[in-house]
Amino acid sequence: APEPLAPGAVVLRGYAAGVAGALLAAITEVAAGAPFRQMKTPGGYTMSVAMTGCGEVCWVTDQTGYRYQAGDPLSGQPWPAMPEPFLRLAGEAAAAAGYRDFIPDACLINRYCPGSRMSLHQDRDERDFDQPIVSVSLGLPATFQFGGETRRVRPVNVPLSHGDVVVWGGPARLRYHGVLRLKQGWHPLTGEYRYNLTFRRAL
Ligand code: MD3
Ligand code: FE
Repeated sequence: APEPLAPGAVVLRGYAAGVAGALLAAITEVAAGAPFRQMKTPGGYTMSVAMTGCGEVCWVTDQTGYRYQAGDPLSGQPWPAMPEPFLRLAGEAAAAAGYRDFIPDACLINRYCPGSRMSLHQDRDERDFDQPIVSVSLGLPATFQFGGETRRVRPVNVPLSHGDVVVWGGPARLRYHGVLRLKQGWHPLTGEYRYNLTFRRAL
């Protein structure tokens, strides 16, 4: 049952658990064409999270800034196409949360190892903030931080486990968020990793 987390944010606990094997196989396929890499931020830091992606465009960062890019900067080639199981899950989850006809053109795949974290930020590199973001957690559990529309608002901790899907839209779309340092552990499907898929309409 959809569980409201905040206005505009809906958690679907375990929603993707049944298709996790298919999603992980698709991640392996995407990563064969566009390997995971730790990108650099404009501030000069190397992200602890390794990333790749698929779709028409993917979010990238380097010394010059954040943007959506049509080709993989490592290869100069287009990103791998969005696998069918990705498209289907994202559309179905968005619909279950009340967003009809969500067709993502970008999927960022985040890979966390023990010690990886993502500091508090907003997702605002997309063109249309009326489009929701669908996120899927796979593998090791993590603690997600959900803040407010400014950095002043103290974030609340939300545990996210294997198969959990969250749809972020409406008034939740521009809220600050992050992920606490991943604890070490072992998951039967992903080993020492946590994967997070974020589906977006970027263009
Ligand atoms: C809340 N990823 O890639 S997903 C990101 O678990 C990102 O890897 C995290 O934040 C991760 O940008 C969190 C959950 C998420 C994604 C987008 C949001 C939460 C959001 C946009 C607005 C509000
Ligand atoms: Fe984000």
